[in-house]
Amino acid sequence: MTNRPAMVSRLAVTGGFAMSVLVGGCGTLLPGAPNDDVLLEGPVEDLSSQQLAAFLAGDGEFSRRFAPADGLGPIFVATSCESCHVGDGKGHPLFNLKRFGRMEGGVFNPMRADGGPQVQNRAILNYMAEVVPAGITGVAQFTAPSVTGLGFLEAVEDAAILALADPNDADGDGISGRVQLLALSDLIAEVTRLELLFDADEPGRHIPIDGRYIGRFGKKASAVNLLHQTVTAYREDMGLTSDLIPEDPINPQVGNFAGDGVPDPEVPSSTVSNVVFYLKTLRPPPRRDAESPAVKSGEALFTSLGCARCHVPALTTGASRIAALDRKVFYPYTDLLLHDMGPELDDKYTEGIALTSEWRTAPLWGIGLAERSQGGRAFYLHDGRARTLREAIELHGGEAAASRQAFRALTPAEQELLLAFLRSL
Ligand code: HEC
Ligand code: HEC
Ligand SMILES: [Ca+2]
Ligand SMILES: [Ca+2]
Ligand SMILES: [Ca+2]
Repeated sequence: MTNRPAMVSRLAVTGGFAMSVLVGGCGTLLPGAPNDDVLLEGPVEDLSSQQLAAFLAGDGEFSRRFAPADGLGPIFVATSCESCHVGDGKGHPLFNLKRFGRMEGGVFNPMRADGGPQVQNRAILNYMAEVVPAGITGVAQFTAPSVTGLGFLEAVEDAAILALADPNDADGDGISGRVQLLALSDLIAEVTRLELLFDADEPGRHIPIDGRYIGRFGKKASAVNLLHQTVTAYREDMGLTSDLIPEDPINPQVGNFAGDGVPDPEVPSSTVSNVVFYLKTLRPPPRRDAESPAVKSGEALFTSLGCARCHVPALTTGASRIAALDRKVFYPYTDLLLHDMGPELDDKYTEGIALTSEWRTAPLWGIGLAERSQGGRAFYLHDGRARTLREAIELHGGEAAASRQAFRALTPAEQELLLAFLRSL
């Protein structure tokens, strides 16, 4: 955010003094509203000065724009993390990622030989960008989610996620919820090993289940941790190689298997670890108006309509060597599980063991701030197809159909209370 008009925010640093740090503002400041930098910026509390330095270095790298000489491409989607994750908040659908594949006898083929699953729609000079090929049966678009508070989600123990799952709907409430299980790959072996080295002695995470690992990041929960997500983003979204993924993405559609000529890895592991540390310690947005009577009534409706069965309000972290993440209760409004959302949200595209109609429950913290980072108007759901919160609820089918029905049965005044609660998150 360092290349934007800067505002000065004060970060409390352990040791009792305050240090001025330049951070970017995003969006317009409304009179009387809290500054944006207070809402979507800043680290969790109690970082050591060394940790704060890693946070700031990661912040700088998150906003860094790459050029072809830095290793961008040969094919890519955008030139910086922040060009999609604007101000660390939700991105605009103009910059959606596009992924495709083909269903073959009930098995989804991500069509790697045709450049799948992700389309890199831009390329460096003298190199051809990818297009969606012929013969696909499914294509989905993905709007960049906000990246705040993710360290808390990462620090939840596997057992806590498994305890929320009800794959066969044993309790008969119409809501199942399945964990995403990802087959072991060399990359998953490496990102889980490195994360376990980094963290507390007994973090209770990355415990294999029949040789597969719980996915928790991404809209289909296809990344096991923030390191996995970060090196994949560098490579798939920006064409940047790292120690963990040292090969450039290439475009098989035009038979060009050459890289960009820039020596690999293009991003050193020190940069990757700073960006991961930044993501771990970027704090969640604080609530606004949480105590107002309208918001309180809306919160009660959120529970009685069954929204909270998937958008689970409170989770608890396991052990973490980052003090602020160590065994803490936090409020993300997700269960990190996959739910069948019905034909309404079925793009016939999928990842891992998810059905094409299954999506990970979107965390709702920060949802009331969406328009600030999305250019003045909000876009909800995985591809931004819903323009209002009401429309987002109306597109909840499948396991969430009963909840939608209950919302429709509310009086208009009650519906407004529910929406006021969502806007306070
Ligand atoms: C071209 C746009 C784009 C770029 C560039 C990009 N991202 Fe993303 N990011 C997305 C989208 C879209 C998703 C959702 C992907 C999915 O669901 O699989 C995502 C997901 C994530 C997530 C998971 C969030 C969650 O709630 O599960 C993290 C973390 C993340 N990105 C970090 C990064 C980092 C770090 C970089 C730079 C190295 C980066 N992204 C670059 C678009 C982008
Ligand atoms: C069966 C589980 C389930 C229930 C019940 C449920 N949701 Fe959701 N919700 C989801 C999933 C999964 C998504 C992500 C869908 C997508 O991205 O396409 C989501 C997305 C959303 C979004 C959009 C988030 C974003 O980042 O764009 C909102 C708002 C929302 N839900 C509100 C509600 C409300 C309000 C209720 C109760 C009336 C509710 N949900 C009930 C699972 C559920
Ligand atoms: Ca490259
Ligand atoms: Ca591709
Ligand atoms: Ca290269």
